[in-house]
Amino acid sequence: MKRVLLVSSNTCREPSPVYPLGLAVVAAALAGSGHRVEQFDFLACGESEETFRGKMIEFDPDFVCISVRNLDNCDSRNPLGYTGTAKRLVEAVRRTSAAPVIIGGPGFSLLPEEMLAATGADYGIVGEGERLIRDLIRDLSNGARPASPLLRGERFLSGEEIPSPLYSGELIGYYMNQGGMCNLQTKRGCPYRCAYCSYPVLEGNRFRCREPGAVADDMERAGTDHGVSSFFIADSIFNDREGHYLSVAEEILRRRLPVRWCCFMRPDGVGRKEIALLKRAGLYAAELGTDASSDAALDALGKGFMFAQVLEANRAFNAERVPCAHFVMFGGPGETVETVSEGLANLGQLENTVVFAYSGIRILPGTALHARAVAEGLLRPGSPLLEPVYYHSPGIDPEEMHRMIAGAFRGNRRRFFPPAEGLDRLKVMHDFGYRGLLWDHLIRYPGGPAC
Ligand code: B12
Repeated sequence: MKRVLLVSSNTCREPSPVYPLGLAVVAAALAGSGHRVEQFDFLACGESEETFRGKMIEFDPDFVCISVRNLDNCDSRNPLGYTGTAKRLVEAVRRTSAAPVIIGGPGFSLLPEEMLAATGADYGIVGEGERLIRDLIRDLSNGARPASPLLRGERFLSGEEIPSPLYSGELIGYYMNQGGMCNLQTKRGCPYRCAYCSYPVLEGNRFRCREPGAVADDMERAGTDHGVSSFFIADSIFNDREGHYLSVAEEILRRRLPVRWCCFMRPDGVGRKEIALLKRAGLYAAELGTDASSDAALDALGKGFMFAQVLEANRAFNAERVPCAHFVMFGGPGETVETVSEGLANLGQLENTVVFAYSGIRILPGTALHARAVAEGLLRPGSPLLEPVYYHSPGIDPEEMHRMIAGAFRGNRRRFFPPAEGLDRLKVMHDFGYRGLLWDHLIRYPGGPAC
């Protein structure tokens, strides 16, 4: 049995602070192997290095494991970077202890070599952490050192192997007060091939589904142990074609769980019947990965659906009175003045919904967009990406594009560009005591509130 301190380095508050779910599942795996585990959250402690050092001295860990969720905010108009915090935390560990530092998390896993060098951690685990961290702690405890400081799993966990999160009561209190939501996964992986997206890189390109009963157990336990009834389902995409998401909803209904939740969905393949079932099971709003708004841009991003399907989905959500928001990125491959005009006109047809628009697309390794940027000579192969690099279509001047988007959105309180400006507006709602997604309160239905 070793003493393991798990540390969340995420200090991002956009769109709101999110519970460190990666830490909670890694904690579950380690506690399940008999280790004494404590979870520390740098954001929840007010970003105080002194409090962190105090924790290090009090707990005196054998291993310190740091989770890096975000590299940056992916917003080219108001860029914020987060990698410096992990470095500061590693330095703080070094000042108080000789414990090896192991680093992981999605932000880390996207750029592991660069992040390991930048933070000065001893070991890095790329991708899913549960199994590799147990093995590494076992090996290091037995005096064996891995051949490389970077460890990668040979296979992903199956759905049944994905552990239930070990939520910390203290952290739940903080995050329920801040964001008003707890989070969990019903599956991992993503089989879609969206050109810019890193989800398959992180989680693999097949859905690995948890038993609906295990998901419902997690919700039930979060309610019994921590009084939580509001969740964000943190799956890459909730509405899988095979319909696992519907089985999860049916299980929630069967158990009559008094929960409300929201999730990411694709706009295709979901109609009124499905939305009605999800709503009965607690769905109160959905964030749609619409990603682009002209057919040409959708095609260039490899989305596999057309804008007509987006319109259809939007109508279905409105008909069922479930608020939805569309997230779109302008300036991607092939974007021109004409496609932006068409996209903005299309967005104009989306009634009673919220749109968040981004300019340019953050280039991440392992994606088709990265390969395209290299092929187009916009990026050198092997160029560092820790400082965010954005893809901006050579076919349009970004400033002109910004003027077009801002002009089209002006005066519409349900359209957000740049996203940071919208977050400021949503913050006011937070200050008035609203919790959860917040944008859903901007949507009104004839004759009364949404749900
Ligand atoms: C759901 C989600 C959201 C939801 C979260 C809702 C909620 N309440 O939880 C919302 C929409 C709010 C959101 C917002 C943002 N997100 Co987000 N999000 C995701 C998503 C799809 C899943 C994250 C998750 O919870 N996974 C489940 C947990 C269990 O997995 P995990 O954290 O990866 O942990 C595993 C491993 O990484 C590892 N691990 C984790 N920690 C550790 C620690 C150690 C020591 C070890 C060894 C291993 C380890 O083991 C875990 C289990 O296997 C990921 C993409 C993806 N598929 O991973 C993006 C992702 C994490 N988000 C990202 C970003 C950028 C953001 C935003 C900054 C975007 C924005 N500008 O608004 C904000 C930041 C929010 C915040 N306050 O931190 C990026 C981060 C990378 C980057 N480019 O910087 C990702 C990777 C997507 C992407 N663009 O590539 N997000």
